[in-house]
Amino acid sequence: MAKTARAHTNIALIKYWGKRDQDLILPYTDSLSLTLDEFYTTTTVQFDDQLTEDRIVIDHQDMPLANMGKVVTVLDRVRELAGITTPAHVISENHVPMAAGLASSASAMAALAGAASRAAGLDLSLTDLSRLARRGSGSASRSIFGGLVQWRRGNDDVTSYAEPILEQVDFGLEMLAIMINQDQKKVSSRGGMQLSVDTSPYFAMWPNVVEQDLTAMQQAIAEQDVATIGQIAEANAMRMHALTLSANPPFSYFEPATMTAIQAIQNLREQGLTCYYTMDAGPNVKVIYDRAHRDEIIAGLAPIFGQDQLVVAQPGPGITWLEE
Ligand code: 2P0
Repeated sequence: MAKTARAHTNIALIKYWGKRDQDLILPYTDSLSLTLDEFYTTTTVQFDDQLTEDRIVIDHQDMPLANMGKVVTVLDRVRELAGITTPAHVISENHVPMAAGLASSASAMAALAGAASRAAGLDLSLTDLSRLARRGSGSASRSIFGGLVQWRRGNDDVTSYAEPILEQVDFGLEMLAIMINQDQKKVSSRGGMQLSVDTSPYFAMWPNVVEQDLTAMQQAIAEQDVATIGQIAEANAMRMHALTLSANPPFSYFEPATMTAIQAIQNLREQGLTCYYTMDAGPNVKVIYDRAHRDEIIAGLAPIFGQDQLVVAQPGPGITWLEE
């Protein structure tokens, strides 16, 4: 039977950058994210005896299987768990406000794990779904849950999964994405993080850095202190990006407009607004701020980037299944 699941993307406040085990996708560190309501993927899966191989359709386009390694990894794991060999028909749609590149593999692999497991007749716990989604993409382990979520790095496949630390985030924490460039990135996050692990002399420090940032972040969350959450997230993101600049060969996800955005946010902060920035494996900047300052922040950024490049996102929910 066909099953449909929806999962939302997430933005890490404490970043995941580096795997100890590339097959199982076991990270060197924990990470912590906010699931967002604005960006999500809806995926339908049906296992179909009539097919001779998997068929994967994303945003109405038939995809060559050779480029679908992450999807096939999750499907194969589901088939292994269910004891079947049947090919799957996967139909996936990314919902984003514009043709934005923000629909990451996080929402995609989480929705796929939810739809494929149910389509195969499995009734997995959310913890097991997080472990399954992780096999497709590390950050997807976090998109099973809503709100603030921590992926525990664990020691093996069984112990590496995410769990919610605060599902209802109602103390004013909000994000705004500044869309700078939606082109395919030159260095994938998978390739980029491995190059950092293999060649950055600073990578040895990264697990300690994350441990300290994580402890401080947990305390800031417990105190519902948006400014401190933003401060720690900003510093942690720049520490992650230092692992790209210090790799060999060095690389960076920054573009000129990325710096323009960072300076604009710093200027708004000097004017007394609570706003900080974070960035992932691409040039787009996400602003972390207190909802009370939203209008002033948008008013400050719109003359530089244009209103249509600014997308507000609230904390969002965990995985859901849609009835046929
Ligand atoms: C994160 N990123 O924590 C970090 C910060 C990007 C920068 O997780 O190789 O697509 O599939 O496990 O999860 C993006 O990497 O990588 C990511 P894989 P993934 O959100």
